[in-house]
Amino acid sequence: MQVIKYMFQPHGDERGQLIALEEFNDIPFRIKRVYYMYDTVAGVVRGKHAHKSLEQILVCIHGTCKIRLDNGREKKVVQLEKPYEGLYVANNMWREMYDFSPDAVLMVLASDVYDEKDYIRDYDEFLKRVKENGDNDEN
Ligand code: T46
Repeated sequence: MQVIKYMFQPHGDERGQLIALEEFNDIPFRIKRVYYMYDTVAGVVRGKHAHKSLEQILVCIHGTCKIRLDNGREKKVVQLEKPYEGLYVANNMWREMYDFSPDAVLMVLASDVYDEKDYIRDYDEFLKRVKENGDNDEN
């Protein structure tokens, strides 16, 4: 499984750092939604679903957290710990976010608006779907 982690370019100067994210330049899709999570309770595992078509980039803009990616055949864990790192999460990818530091702010750039119908929340259904879609090494 290919893990795509973007390293965004900080525009630093003597005042500090600034990161700008532009659709199609820094982010490989049109950004239709931004959301973020914070004050995540210790020990909590968020996510536990896949998306049928949504693509996202996850950026832990403060603190740290871990993301488990699972394409139905392979699992990989990625730690996000820098505000200039962005993890690409494709569609048909099971994701779990956990081990949030108390100060963690996880921001997500999404390719579409919120749509509950795009979620696959049942793991067996997810496995069936990726099996039916065949081997796809891009995910
Ligand atoms: C994902 C991971 C990385 C909205 O009303 N609008 C939104 O855009 C979102 C994302 C959520 N919500 C509501 C729906 C729930 O009542 O906020 C509540 C918490 O959402 P959810 O339980 O889906 O959050 P996570 O952290 O499990 O998953 C989220 C995204 O939903 C999901 O697409 O990939 O972050």
